Amino acid sequence: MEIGVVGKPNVGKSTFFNALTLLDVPMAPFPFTTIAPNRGVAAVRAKCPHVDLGTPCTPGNAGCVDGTRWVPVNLVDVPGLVPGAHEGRGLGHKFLDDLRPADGFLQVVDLSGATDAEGAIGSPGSHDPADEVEWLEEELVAWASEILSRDFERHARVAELEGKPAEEILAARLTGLSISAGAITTALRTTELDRAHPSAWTADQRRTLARELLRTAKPRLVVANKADRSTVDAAQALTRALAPLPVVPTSADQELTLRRAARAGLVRYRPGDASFETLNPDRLSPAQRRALDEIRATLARWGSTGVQSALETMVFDRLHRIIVYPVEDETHWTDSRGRVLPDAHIVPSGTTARQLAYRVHTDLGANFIRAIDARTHRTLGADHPLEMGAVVRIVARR
Ligand SMILES: Nc1nc2c(ncn2[C@@H]2O[C@H](COP(=O)(O)OP(=O)(O)OP(=O)(O)O)[C@@H](O)[C@H]2O)c(=O)[nH]1
Ligand SMILES: [Mg+2]
Repeated sequence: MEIGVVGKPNVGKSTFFNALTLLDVPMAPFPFTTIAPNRGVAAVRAKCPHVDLGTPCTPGNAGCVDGTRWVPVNLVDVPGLVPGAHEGRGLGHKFLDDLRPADGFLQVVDLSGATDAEGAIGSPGSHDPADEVEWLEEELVAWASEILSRDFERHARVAELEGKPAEEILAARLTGLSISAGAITTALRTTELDRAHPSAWTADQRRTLARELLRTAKPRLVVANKADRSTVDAAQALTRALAPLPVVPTSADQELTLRRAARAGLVRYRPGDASFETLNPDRLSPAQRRALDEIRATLARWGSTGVQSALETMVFDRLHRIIVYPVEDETHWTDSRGRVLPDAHIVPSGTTARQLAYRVHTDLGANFIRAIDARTHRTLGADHPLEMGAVVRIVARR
C-alpha cells in the first residue's frame, strides 16, 4: 500500500512527510525545496487483537504500543507542481512517474492562503486554496492522459486486428499504474466511448477517459495544512467548496515538533492525541516553551494536529482498507514459532479468506481448504469476506 503526497510548492508536503515518517528530508520556506521524490514509511493505527486475547503480542511487521498496532504504509513526497507543469513549467511533471504505484493522493494545500500558485509567499488570505485543487487535478489528468496516449493509435490498431477488447488495450497501456481491471471497466462505461474502435478515440476522448480512471482508481483527500495560521471558518468554507472531496485541517509543522520532542523525551505524546504532557520543563529553552504553548493553542482549537487523522481517513475511509491477522494456531493466535499475532496485513475491504491466504503465501492460497475465524472458531469458506480486525487461521493441504 502506497500513498502519494502532492500539491503546489511550499505548502508543507515535506513537513507532512517528515512528521509521518520521522525522516529528515529538506524543508524550507521557499518553493522547489524538494527536487526529487522522497520515500518513507508511515503507520496507521488499529486496535491490537492481543487486548481481546489477554496475552501480549510479538509483533513482527507492525509495532504495538499500549494495545495499538502501528501498521506500515508507504508514503512518497514529490516536488511541487505548478499550473502548466505538463508543459514543462516549474520542475515539470516527470517526477509524477514515481507515483505510478500509488493507491491514492493526499493533496496538501495552504489553508492560510498565504502562498500563490507558484509557492511564493504573500499575505494570509490572498489566495484561495480551492483554486489549486482544481488545476492540480488538471495536471494529474494531463499526466495520466500522456501515459495512456503514448503510441496509443498504433497499439490500438494492432489490438483491434487481433480482436482484443478495449479493456485489454487499456490495461496494457496502464501497466504499473496500479489501476484494476474493474476500474478500467467502470471508466469505460461512464465515458461511453466506442469500445469497438479505440484507435479512433480523439485526444480529448482519451483525456476524459484518463480523468475518469483517476477518479475511480486514485482517490484524493485534501490536507488543509498550516491550520495553525488559519481559522475553523476557513476550513469549513474550503470543505463546502470542495465537497464531496474530503478535507482534513492539519498543522504538519507542529506535528513534526511534537513527534521529535517525544523522541527526545521532552514530552509524552502519541501521534493523533488531543494533548501532550511536558516531561522535563527545566530542559526546555524559552523558544521551545513558546513553540509548545502555540501547539497547545492549536490542539485546543482543532482537537489534534490532524496529520495522523488525514492519513487514516485516506487509508480507511477513502481507500477502504482493513487490517487482518493471519495465525496458525486458532486458540493461542500464534504462528508456527509460537509468536502471538506476528503479522498485521493491510488489505482492501472485501478481501476473502482465500485472497488472504494467497497474500501470506502462494502455496497457502493454491492449497486452501478453509479458514477459521479465531475469535468465534467458525469455519469461513474461500469466498468469505474478512472483517476489520479479523484473526484468521488458514487450513491448507500439505
Ligand atoms: N505555519 C506553518 N508552517 C508550516 C506548516 N507545515 C509546513 N510549514 C512551513 O512551510 C514551509 C514549506 O514547507 P515544506 O515542507 O518544505 O513544503 P513543500 O510543500 O515540501 O515545498 P516544496 O518541496 O518546495 O514543494 C516551511 O517553512 C515549513 O516550516 C504548518 O503546519 N504550519
Ligand atoms: Mg518538499
